[in-house]
Amino acid sequence: MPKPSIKALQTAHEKLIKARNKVDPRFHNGIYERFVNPIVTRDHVPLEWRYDLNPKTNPLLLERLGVGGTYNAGAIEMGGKVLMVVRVEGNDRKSFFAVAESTSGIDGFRFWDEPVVMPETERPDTNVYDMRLTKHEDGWIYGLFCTERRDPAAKPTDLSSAEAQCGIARTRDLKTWERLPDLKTPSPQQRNVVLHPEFVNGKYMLYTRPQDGFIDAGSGGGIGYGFCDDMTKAVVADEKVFELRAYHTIKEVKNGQGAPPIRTKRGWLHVAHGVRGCAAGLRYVAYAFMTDLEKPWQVIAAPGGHLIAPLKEERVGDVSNVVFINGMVERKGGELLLYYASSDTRMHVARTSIERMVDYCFGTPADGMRSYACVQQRLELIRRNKALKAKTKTAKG
Ligand code: M1P
Repeated sequence: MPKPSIKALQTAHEKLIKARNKVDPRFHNGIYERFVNPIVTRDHVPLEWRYDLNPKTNPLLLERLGVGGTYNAGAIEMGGKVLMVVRVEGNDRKSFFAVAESTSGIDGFRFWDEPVVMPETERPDTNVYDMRLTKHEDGWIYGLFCTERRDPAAKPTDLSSAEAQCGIARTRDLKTWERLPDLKTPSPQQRNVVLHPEFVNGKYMLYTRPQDGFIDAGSGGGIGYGFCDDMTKAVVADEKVFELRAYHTIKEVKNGQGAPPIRTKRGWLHVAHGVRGCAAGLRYVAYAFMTDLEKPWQVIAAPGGHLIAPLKEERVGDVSNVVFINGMVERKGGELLLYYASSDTRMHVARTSIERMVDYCFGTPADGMRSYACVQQRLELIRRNKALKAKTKTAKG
């Protein structure tokens, strides 16, 4: 097998990071633009994190600590840059967090020198993943993530049952992290917990995903919310579901809050993921909705169907047929960047604006829930277009 020089590997790595991204000209829906390249892949991970570069200890230049995927990133804007806290998954299946930085937010993402060292609690995490970053009005940046540990009640022969909870850490700079106690809620399992960016009636508000039983079962009613007084010992005593799962929709099996919502003039803009079952297994898509500015748990606009579904190469990966979203960043002039992962493998960006997303949320009909009703929606659209065409023809004479 030919052995590339370290220099050749470094040149290829640098070329990948510096490659400019282009809008995908083959795609149009008017809601957002897709880009040709994924923005962070396992090949973006620094060589020093994977190879022993010392020819004495690694004469054959083997990868010693491989990486399988870079996905499900939380995102934030800081100092004019977009920073993503990426879920980096080693070949050993354990994930860790690492910050990747870009000026444009659409290309040039480069990992910081070293991954995040996330302190443990007195109950060490087996796996941590899917961080949501919230710049809270209390001045801290919070990272809420899933901490998974083996189910303490599992029989010795059962090596799969896990307990998922919401881990919490806070930081000012994404470099030093203060680990806080895990969130306590009435539910035995939690994933996809997100902190709302503002106080609501003087309290912290959290979006939850109550679940009981096995973490992969479709149990639990949907996205919940609750309040707590203190993030340094966060307890949500009362959890209510406000964004429900529903039969024969994109969120039939489960759903989960995506990034922290963004305040707009007409309401809070949310992104989430919805999951349905099919012969190929679970299918994950991203969707959007809006809630009331005063009562962020009241849905005021719910466009039917998905916002982003996996397309082409995005459909295949470590866990295929998945789009997962947990980062969105508002930039200057109302530009909005949606950070999504495809198939638990790599990161992508979609570019839109607050204006477009609000228009999308309020202007897209809600799910008709029955084929007949959906045909009526489409007929109404077709007939309005026909009338418009006829009117234009008449006006032209
Ligand atoms: O494999 C798809 C996703 O499955 C889980 O998400 P959820 O709890 O919403 O079903 C998580 O493991 C997530 O990381 C993963 O992308």
